Amino acid sequence: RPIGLLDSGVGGLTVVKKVIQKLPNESTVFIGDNAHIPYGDKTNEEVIALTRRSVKFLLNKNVKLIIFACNTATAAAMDVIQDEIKPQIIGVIQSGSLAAARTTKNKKVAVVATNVTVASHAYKKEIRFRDPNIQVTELAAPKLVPLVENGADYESCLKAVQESLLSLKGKDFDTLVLGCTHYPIIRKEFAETVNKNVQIVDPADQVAQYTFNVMRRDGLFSDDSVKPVHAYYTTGDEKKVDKLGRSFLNDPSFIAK
Ligand code: DGN
Repeated sequence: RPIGLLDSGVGGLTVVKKVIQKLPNESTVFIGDNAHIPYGDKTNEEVIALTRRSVKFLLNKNVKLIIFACNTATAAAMDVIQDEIKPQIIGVIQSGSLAAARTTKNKKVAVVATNVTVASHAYKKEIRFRDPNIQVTELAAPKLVPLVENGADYESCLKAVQESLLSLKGKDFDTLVLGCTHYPIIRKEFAETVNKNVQIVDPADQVAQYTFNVMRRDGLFSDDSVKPVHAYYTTGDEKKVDKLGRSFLNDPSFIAK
């Protein structure tokens, strides 16, 4: 049985990539709800309803666990939907917070994310739950997701990242969490914008490790004699997603259904 992953768009592919690297014997099914992106500017109720549809789709694919490869869905819908289904849901915020708390030395962390994620203060709560002495600055950067979804060039993305992070200028955080799964795709633009001493945290690394741990605990590993299969679905324009998927995953055979 495959691992299911969902996102509002192509950002979740950054998580798929890390999960496949960490768990090379596992099959995956990914659903990107590109028809309804961005989730980050919707109400919590809307995000819950849309996420529930993707979860239903994945359950029909007989997945053994589900990764919300979307911070917005994790913040708004994970607890509600976990109460409704049996397979374990793994979100990205808990893992991202753990990684941030472990990374910061000066106990000052900045988190960039969507409006919904920032309004939930899920990162602040999770990071401070791990260490109440950490100061957390949360910042919404809603302009970036559409650029990534449209495959915008480096210069445009860099300019948008610089503008989005203006209010962080002069703040001496040493750790920046990319709290939206689209942002690791433009990680270089973030690295170019923040001070050189700032560590950039992509929650996906810790998500892959946590997924590995859960599967070991629950005896969910697949038999390594079976060749893994990776399926990608989108509710949006397949051709557009194909192009993005091929470049993000560096896989010329990537095809979205
Ligand atoms: N990739 C989603 C996230 O991690 O929050 C957000 C994309 C969006 O819907 N704005």
